[in-house]
Amino acid sequence: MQKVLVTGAVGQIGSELTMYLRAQYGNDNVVAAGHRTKPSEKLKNSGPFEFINVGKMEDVDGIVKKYDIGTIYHLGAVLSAVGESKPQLCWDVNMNGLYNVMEAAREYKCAVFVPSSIAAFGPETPTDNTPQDTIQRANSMYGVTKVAGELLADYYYKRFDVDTRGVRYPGIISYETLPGGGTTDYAVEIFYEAIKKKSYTCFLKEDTMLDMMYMPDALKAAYDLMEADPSRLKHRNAFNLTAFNFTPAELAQKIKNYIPDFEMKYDVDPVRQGIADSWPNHMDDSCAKEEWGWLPAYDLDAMVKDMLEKLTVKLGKE
Ligand code: AKB
Repeated sequence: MQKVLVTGAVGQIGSELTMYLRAQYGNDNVVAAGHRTKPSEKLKNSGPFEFINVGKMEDVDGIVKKYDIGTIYHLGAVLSAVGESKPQLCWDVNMNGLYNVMEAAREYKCAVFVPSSIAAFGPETPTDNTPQDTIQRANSMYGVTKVAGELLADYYYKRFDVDTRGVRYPGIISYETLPGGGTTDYAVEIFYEAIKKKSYTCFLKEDTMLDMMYMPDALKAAYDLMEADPSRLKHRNAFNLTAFNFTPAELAQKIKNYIPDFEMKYDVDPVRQGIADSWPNHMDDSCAKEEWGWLPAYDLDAMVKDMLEKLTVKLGKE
C-alpha cells in the first residue's frame, strides 16, 4: 500500500492522529514528520519519523518521494495566538507549507487532508448556526491563512484534480499533547490546573462562547472524511464541524461538579479575546452530517468526565 504522511506530527492533533492512523493502516505505513520539537518515545518508536520543514519544497518533495506517500494529513501549522505575535512566521509556515504540500500532491498524485478552523470566520460572519457557505472576512493572520488555505485546497481539486478534503475544526480538547499557541487552549489548560491546583486563571472572558470537540472525535472525523465515498461529497474542503459549545464559566461549572472547591479567576488577554470575539458561537455542521456521516461520540459531559479521569491518572493524582 502507498504510505500515509502526517505533518505536524509532534503537535496536539498530529501526535494523536499519527497513532490513530497507525492503528488503522499499520505502524510502518504511517510516516510522522515533525519540525524541531522532540517526538515522544511512543511516536518515534512505533513507526517511521522524520524531521522536515514544510516551508521547504525540497523537504516535502523528498519525504513524499522517499516513502511513496499516497495520502498527506497536513497538520503542520502556527496557531492563532502565536500567529498574532508572529504574523510573518504564521504566513510563511501556514501558506508556504500548504502550497508545498499541494505541489507535492499534484506531482505525486497524493490525496490531502487540509484542516481549516473556526478561525476562517470573522466578525461579519453570522455567529449562531454559522452556515457552511457564508461571509468569511477573517481578521487574524491565522484566520487569513485558513481562508486562503480553504480556497487553495478547492483550487487544487478543481484545477489539478488533487483529492483534497478538509474540515473546519473548533477548539480541540485532549489530554495527550498540550496545544501550542491557540485561543482555545484555555479549554485544555483548565483541566491540568483544576487537577493540580484546584484553580485556573482564564485568559478569555467568562461569557465567551466557542465551539469545541474532544480529540477522539477530531481523529475519527479526519479519517472518516478521507475514507468517505467521494461521489457523496458536494463540498470537498472546509466542512463545518462541532461537537458542543460552551463558555469558560460553563466549563468551570462542569468541572466543579467533580472538584467542588475548584476556583475560576479571569485575567483577560485582549489579543486572544479579540480573536475569540471574531469567531462563531456555534457552527451549523449539517453538511458534514449529510455528506459523509459526521456524528460526534462525545458530548460536553462525557468529555469532561473522560478528561478528568485520564488526566488524573496521567498527572499521578489518583
Ligand atoms: C486556535 O485556537 O488557534 C485553534 C483553532 C480553533 O484553530 N485551536
